[in-house]
Formats: sequence, C-alpha cells, structure tokens
Amino acid sequence: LAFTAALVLLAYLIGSVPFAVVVSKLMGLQDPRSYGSKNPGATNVLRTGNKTAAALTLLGDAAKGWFAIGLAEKLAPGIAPAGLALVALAAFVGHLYPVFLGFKGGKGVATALGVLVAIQPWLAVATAATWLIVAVFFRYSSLASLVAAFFAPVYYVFGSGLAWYAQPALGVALAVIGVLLFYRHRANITRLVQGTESKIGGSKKKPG
Ligand code: NKO
Repeated sequence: LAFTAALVLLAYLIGSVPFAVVVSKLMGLQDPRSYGSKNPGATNVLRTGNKTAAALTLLGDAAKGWFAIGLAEKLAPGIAPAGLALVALAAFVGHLYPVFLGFKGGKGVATALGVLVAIQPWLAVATAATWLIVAVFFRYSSLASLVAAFFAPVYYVFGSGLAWYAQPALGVALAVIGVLLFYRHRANITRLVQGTESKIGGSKKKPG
C-alpha cells in the first residue's frame, strides 16, 4: 500500500511538469499564461502561430499520462486496477494543479489522452477521432475537448462487450477525469454559450 502511495505521488509529480511553459521557454516564446486563454496548454501555445511548439506541448503533456501509468506497471507488475486508476488520476490532477506552477495548471485534455493511450490504444484512437471531427467541423478546441471527454467513458463502457474491458475502477477514473475536464473548461463553456470563444486558427493577433 505504501508502494502504491509512492507511485501515486510519483505520477502526480510527472503530471505536474508543465510542457506548455517548458516548451515555450525553450523555444523563446512568450509564457502561455500571459496571452489568449492564459491556459498552459497546446491550444493556447498554438495561438502564437508556432505549430511545432504546440505539437511538442501536446506530445509532452500526453506523454505524462502514458509514462506515469507505464512506469507504475513496470515498477509494480500486477498492480491492482484500482491502484492504476489512482495513478492515472494523480497524473491528470498533477497537470491541473501542478506543484511546479503554484497549483495553477492546465485543463488536462492532452494528459487525459495519454492516460487513454496507456489504458487502451483503441480507446485513445476513438476519443482522439471524436475530438478531431468536432474540431474540424466547429473549429473550437474547447468544444472538441468537451465532446471527447463526454464520449471517452461512454466508449469505455461500450467496449465492455470486448475483451479489453476488464476494470470498472478504470471506468470510474475516466468518468472522474471527464467531470474534472468539464469543470476546468467552465470559462470556455461560458464563452461558447456567449459566442465569444476563439476559433482554432481564427486569431489575427499572434503573440510571440
Ligand atoms: O486555450 O482554453 P483554450 O482554448 O489545449 O484550450 C482549450 C483546450 C485545452 O486543451 C488543450 C489540449 C489540446 C489537445 C488536442 C488533442 C486532444 C485529442 C484527444 C482528446 C482526449 C480527451 C480525453 C478525455 C478523457 C476522459 O480544450
């Protein structure tokens, strides 16, 4: 149990690494907390116009969820699914409330994607495809994230007919992640309702 607690703490620390801020600093861009939505995330980094920086942010933040779970499985072979669910939640919460940024972090979309990749790659593919379809049609990153967050747990439950659905604890973790994702997007939801949300590729003023 103490070992599982240590793995959960480790996952939280991994999740706390803010790739939007790190990548921006390394590439000489403005701190993403100073422009656009002020969110340290791939979408906001893209508002600089630097697609490479945005892609690296997405990759890094997703890798955190994937790596935290993979590391737990490696260090504790046969770890209980409930333990793995806690590790997944810890990495996600680390991104939202990072110890390295005074607990003011991102919205968790990319990190949740990394968690999905580790849990079941096809679940990640289906959820990412959902995100992409909404993003292509509506051009709102936040709306795409909200729809994807809603469908990820649904897909997981639907997959119960398939061999890979084994663990209710992981399903609960995905639902909790989905709820937290909505909570972190509440300002975006307000803007979507008011029609003031910024569209992907829609900004004319690009911060550098
Ligand atoms: O700046 O507030 P903003 O407009 O930036 O940003 C809103 C946005 C914040 O998220 C990001 C990360 C963008 C990642 C894009 C690819 C994600 C594809 C898969 C989505 C997976 C959702 C997982 C749900 C698990 C329950 O929203």
